[in-house]
Order: sequence, then structure tokens, then C-alpha cells
Amino acid sequence: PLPIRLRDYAPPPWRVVQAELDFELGIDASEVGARLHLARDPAQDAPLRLDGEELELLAIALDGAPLPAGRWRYADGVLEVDGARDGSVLETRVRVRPAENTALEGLYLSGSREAGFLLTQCEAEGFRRITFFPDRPDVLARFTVTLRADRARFPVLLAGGNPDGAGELPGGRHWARFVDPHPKPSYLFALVAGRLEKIERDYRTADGRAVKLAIWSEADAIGRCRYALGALERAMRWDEETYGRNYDLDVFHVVATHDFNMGAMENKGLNIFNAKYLLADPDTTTDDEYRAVEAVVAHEYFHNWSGNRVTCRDWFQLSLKEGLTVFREQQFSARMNSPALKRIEDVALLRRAQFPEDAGPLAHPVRPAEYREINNFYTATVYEKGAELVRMLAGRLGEAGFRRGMDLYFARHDGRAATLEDFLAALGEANGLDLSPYLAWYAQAGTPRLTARGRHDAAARTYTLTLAQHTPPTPGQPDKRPLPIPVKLALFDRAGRMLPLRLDGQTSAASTERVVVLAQAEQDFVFRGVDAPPVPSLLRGFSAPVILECDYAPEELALLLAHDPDGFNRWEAGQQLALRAYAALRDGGGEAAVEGWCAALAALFDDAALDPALLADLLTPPGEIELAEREREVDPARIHALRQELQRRLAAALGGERLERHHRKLAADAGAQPDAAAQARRRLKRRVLELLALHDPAAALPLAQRQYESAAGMTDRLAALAVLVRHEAPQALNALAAFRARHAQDPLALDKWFAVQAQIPGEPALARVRALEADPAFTLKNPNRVRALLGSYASGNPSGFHRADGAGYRLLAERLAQLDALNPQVAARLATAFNGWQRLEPVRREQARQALAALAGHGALSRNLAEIVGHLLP
Ligand code: HT7
Ligand code: ZN
Repeated sequence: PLPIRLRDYAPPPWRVVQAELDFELGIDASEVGARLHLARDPAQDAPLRLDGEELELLAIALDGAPLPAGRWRYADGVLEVDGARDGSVLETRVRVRPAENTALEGLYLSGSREAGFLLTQCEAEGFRRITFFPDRPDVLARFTVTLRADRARFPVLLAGGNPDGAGELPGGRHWARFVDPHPKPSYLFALVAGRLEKIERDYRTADGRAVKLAIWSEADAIGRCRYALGALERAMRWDEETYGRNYDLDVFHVVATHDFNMGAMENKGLNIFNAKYLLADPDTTTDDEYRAVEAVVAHEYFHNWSGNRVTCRDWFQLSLKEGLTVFREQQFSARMNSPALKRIEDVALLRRAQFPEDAGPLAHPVRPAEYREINNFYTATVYEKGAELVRMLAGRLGEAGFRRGMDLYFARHDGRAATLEDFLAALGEANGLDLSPYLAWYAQAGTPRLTARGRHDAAARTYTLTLAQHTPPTPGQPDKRPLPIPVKLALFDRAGRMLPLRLDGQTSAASTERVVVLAQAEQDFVFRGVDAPPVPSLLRGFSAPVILECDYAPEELALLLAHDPDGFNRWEAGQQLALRAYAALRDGGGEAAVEGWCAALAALFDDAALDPALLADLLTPPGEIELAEREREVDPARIHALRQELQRRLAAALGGERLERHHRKLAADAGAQPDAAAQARRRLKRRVLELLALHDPAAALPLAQRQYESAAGMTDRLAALAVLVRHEAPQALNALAAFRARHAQDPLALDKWFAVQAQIPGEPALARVRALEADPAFTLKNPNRVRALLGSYASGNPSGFHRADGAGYRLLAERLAQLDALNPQVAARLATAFNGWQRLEPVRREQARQALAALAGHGALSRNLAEIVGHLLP
């Protein structure tokens, strides 16, 4: 099929004003009746065409009269109907088959036939697998949904909107009706039916609405929903206080499933969650996962305004809701936790996931110009880079200005489908500014390189900062234009004090931090009254998603690491020192750089004033993926070995005894509660144990075994297990068996058991993965399990996956072909592990090429996987 292009957008010729849906639910077959009240665009003369995939049409009628066969046609996913007028009512009845639906789009079964439940996933284009409809986000309809089912098998019936009656039916059946007063696109439709338990809480919105909050799960997990309910309440309050946004229905349901393609889904009034991002308790959930649960619960809730009340005109505008909602979640999580740590975590994710995407064959703008399969565009670029663009805009407007802009955006587009231009116009107009130059960021792929050079003029007492930008070409975009890059900066004297900044031409009072915007390819910024060469702290808080290149002397970075009050830039200075130390090890002869890095961290190690979590992050050099991004020819085994050596050097500098002592001190505090202070101590405890294991395995591995056995919660247990497994310690076998026995009934914990083994570095990983594929608990039908084993191996274990003999690539390619037949969305996402293969060293590159070529030649690939493979192997 031809690609769909942004420039071809045309408004819908037919809209649905009101949709009345009727479901007769069953596991093998469900019947769906739809009464669609239609409105025709008088300016267009197109026939009525509705989307529909794999639907068995049972009946069709127009304006109350059955339609004879010649008056409609259903082929290639489109139902065309003759004779419809403005105001017509089209009625269809279709059959769908939930138990056969392994793609997990549309209506499907989660869990077993006996005990599982039915649910839907409609974003982006799943609704067309439920009934015939103009399945595009700019068609907003009022939905009334009636569900009918056997009461014993499906005691709980839920759909989006407010409850509007329920009752008994003959033959042990029952019904329930839901009316959603807010017009919504079909991708926000949802239903759930089955045996589920709930926990509830009453919530009153700031504007006085009484809301019933309910979290639902299968009975065995209901005790683990409490944390998410608290997170939901915090998110609701925060959105009221920060953006003045209130919830707008009488009920808010959230449902957990173990069978889900992504993280969660913001269906109006009925969010559906991958259990991984909803269930939490100290025994099965790590601290990182606790934070993820809070973040995802908040993210989906925030969509109620940024996405649902104001939705997207078309899928090219996806970042309008996703980038904005990620940004809102980042603000919320920063407020609930440590702002510096949150920023470090988010930037690390951007560098690990988005920068490689932007630098390879899958690069695309935040607003892509074309796609073949929209599900392939739920990417780090659309989400994470999109959030960075909103952050730049918010920074440009300031807190009050951004709020003014958001108020205008919500007011102007409430109940409608909007574009990124609409968003920028509202933000700009509310502040008397033209923000349209920022649109270029949405259209241009690739990560800009920002270079900074400083020159001090002692006689003139000036410091001239020269900033320049360059964006490398990306597929289909050979020439790049300059973008507006906001650079937040400060200047330090050599004693580590921040200097007042007097920029040339500036009239207002001097502050110690400010933002300059680089709008051209190169610009000078002149600061006055600077007596001695300062140390610049640039791009503070990571004020723009760029790669900064600045020729710092090592002692300048050490000064920032010691003194910068911007927590992010402090960490960043440490990362820069680590990168230099790594390069010195790689290239040889740079002993001073390694020693300098180690000495700077050793000086901080006993600093009681330092947040232990920040210390843990400071003690962690950039990851293998980030290091690979900086190489021209990538040898993942070598990168792994060098990074291990770098950490060994750090551990040696800190000293085994000191590390052991620190671990003992932190281990004394053996709780498992997820409060920030306890999380921070556990984070440092893990890092210290990992470093010790590199320096002195004989001391560390028994310590890890003891930590495993005495752990009060999953964070400490998994950290210890990972150390044992990655070092292939003799104790690992017992620990793995104990973990498996302890968590045999919990799929999420079992996923961790698979993942930790898939991440054994180097050669042994492949055999382990193959053995685990034969485990009875492994299945290609469950996306979480696939991600835990194959995803952790292919995307989370570079030295294990990128074998010189190509066996890792062949394994992945074979599984992709099998998985694609079951679940194309998950297969396509997993295939992105091949991204960057062209920059591998020649032997691996050729192996990867052959594996991809074999996959491409496989024949019947889905549109999803074919598009990704097509980009990877042009
Ligand atoms: N808006 C959702 C994105 C989504 C999705 C979720 C579950 C399964 C398939 C999906 N396709 C797209 C999730 C979010 O960003 O909030
Ligand atoms: Zn989202």
C-alpha cells in the first residue's frame, strides 16, 4: 500500500454525530450492533465509506430499511454504502472473534478461556476491528454503549462514560448501559467484561464533582492496586492545581491486564493498563517500577485533557497529545519525587532510546510527513523528543505564560481535534509571541550538534560565548536548517561561585542564570564585567534536546561536578569526565583522565550531604548504547569490556573495604517501603554492590547471596540476583531457583526472572535465551513475556546480542517472523533492535544484513514489520 501523507489531509466527508452500540458478548464470538447517526459535509461529494477489518457482516440497514446486496460493498477494509444522506442512520450488525485475536487490537480475550476476561484496545486503528466506522481521530461522536452477557461468566460489564442503567435478562444473562456525554473519537472507545475485583475511593474535584474512582484487576492481584489508586488521586489533584483541569465524568475506571501491547491506554473514563504499570507491592515491585506506575497512571489520567477533551486532527499530530502528556507527567513526577533525578532519568532515556533512533534509518520528525503503519510511530521521537519540544516552549514562556497559553489552548479547542499549529498559536497568542519558528523542530529529524567555544578578554573584561549548530542529514532530509535552541547557562569563577550575568545590550538587573536562544547557524553572546576566564555551565537542566560539544578542561568539569547547584548539570559534568576516561582507556595513554574521573567521584563518595540516589547515578558511567552512539564503527563486545574495565578502575579507586563498609551501612536499613529516601539508599546500595562485584568478586558474591536471602523487597532481591547471574556466580543457580519458586504464580515477577537471564553479558547469553525459550512459561503470545526475554536480549544486552557469528541476529529474525503472524505490533517494535546495524564493525554488519535480508525475503510480513524492515534495509 502507498504511504499516507500529512500533506494529503482532507476533512472527513461524513461524520458520526451519535453512535449507539450494542454488544452481545461471548469469548468465541461476540456480536456488535451499531446505529450511526450521520452528518455529511455539504462541501464534499464523497460516498459514505466506513473502515472495517476482519468483520463478519450479519446485517445492514439504512434509515430503517435493510440494504440489498447491490447497495453496499465490503472489500480491502472499507465498507462503501450507497444512498446515505445528511441525517441518515446506518445500522450494521457484525460478528467478531475475541479468542482468536492474538494481535491484541480490537476486542480480545485476556488470560484463559475459562478464567480470562474480554477487553478492547482501539488506539490507533483498533475500533475498525469491532464495528464499521469512520475510524479517524477527527470524527468525534457521542457514544451510548449497551453490553449484554452471561452473568456468571461476565459478572462485571464496563464501558467508557457514565453508567446509565443495568439489569437482568432471561437465561442468566444481564445488561449494562453507559452514556458518554463528551464527544470522542473512536480510538478512545473501550469496554471490559469478566470476573474482576475492584478497590474504590470517593474523590471530589476542585469544581465540586463527586467521582467514584475504581481500580479493577483479577482477584489475585487486587491487593496490589492500592498504590496506583493513591497515584491517581495525586495526579488528579496536581492537574487541578497546576493546570486548573478537573475530571469530567462521575466515574473513573482503571483495569489491569497481563495481555497488552503497550504500557496503558487512556480510553475515556475507562483506562486500561498493562499490569506491569498498575500493580505494585514491595515484594514484587522494584523502586524503578513504583516510579513507573506513578508516572504511567498520571500520564493516562492527564490525557483526559491533553488528548481526550482536545484530541488530534490526524495521527501525524500524535505528539500533540503524547509529547504534551509526557511533559505534563515529567512535571508531575518531578514534583512528587526529586526534580534532578527525574531530569537525569528522562535525559538518560532520551539518549538511550531517542538519539539512536534519530541517528539511524528509522529517524523521523516529531511530526512525521508520512507513514504506512501508524502503530510504528509510537516512538521515542514522538513521545520523548516531543516532550522536550514542549519543555522548550514552556521554558520560553515561563510558568505563568505557559499556563496562560495552555488555558487558551484548552478553551479554544475543547471538544475538538487540533493540530500542532493550533497548539503553538494558542501558546503564542496568549503571550503576544510568535512561536512559529519552533514548528521547524517538529518537521526536522535528527539531533542537532551544538558547539560552544568561550573567549575571555581580560582588557575588555568580556567573555564571548560562540554557539554554533549543525544537524547531520537523516533519511529523506539531506539539508537541515538552523533551529531555535534555548541554552540555559551560568558562569562560574574558579572558586565555584556563580557570576552575575550582564549580557551585551541587556538593561535588566543581572541574574546568575539565564537563557540565550541560538537562532542562527552561529552566534556570539558577549558577557560584560567578567574579570577572569569563567567556567560556563551550559544547557542547564538539558534545556534543549541537542548534543553539546564543548572543549572543557578536565579541571573545569571537576569544578562543575563539585559545585554546580543545577543537579542535572552536576551529573552531566560527571558523565563528561567518564566519557573522557572511557576514551582514554579505549585509545590508550590517557591515564590522567581515568584517574581524574575516579578521584573526583572518590571525593564525593563520603559526602553525607549528597543525595544517595544522585551519588549512585554519578557512580554510573554512560551505558553501552550511549557509548556506541559515539563510535564510528561499533564493536559491542569491546565497548562492554572497556566499560567494565572503567568501572573496575573506579571500584579500585574507591577501595574494596570502603565499598564493603558502605554496603554494610546501607544494608542495615533493610525495609522495602517505596518512599524517596529509602529508594535512594537502595539505589546506592545496588551500585556499590555492582562496583564491588567488579573489583572483588570473592567478597561481593557472598554479600550478594546474603542480600538475596535477606531482602525485604523486590528491589534488593533483584539487584542481588542480577549481580549473581551476570557474574555467573556459583550461587546464581540456587538464587534463580528460589526466585522462580517464590514468584511462580506472578507473571510480572516471572518476567524479571526471564529478563535478568537474558541480560547475561557476552557469549553465554544466546544459549541461555534459547534454553529459556523452551521453558513452559515462555510464550510468543504474551507481549510482556516476549519483551522480558527477547526484548531484554536484543535491545538490552548489546554484548550478548551482537555476536560476531551473527547467531543473535538469526535468532531474532526467526522469532520476528513467527511473532509477526501472531502480533504484528509487538513484532515491529522488537525489530527496532536492529537499528544502527549499518554502523557495526564489518563482520557483524554483514551478519546483521544477512539476517535482515532473510527476514525481508520471508514473504508474508505484516504491514507493521514490513515497514520497519523496509527502513532498516532500504
Ligand atoms: N495512547 C496510548 C498509545 C497506544 C497504545 C496503548 C496500548 C496498546 C496499543 C496502543 N497503541 C497506541 C498510550 C499512551 O501513550 O498513553
Ligand atoms: Zn500517552
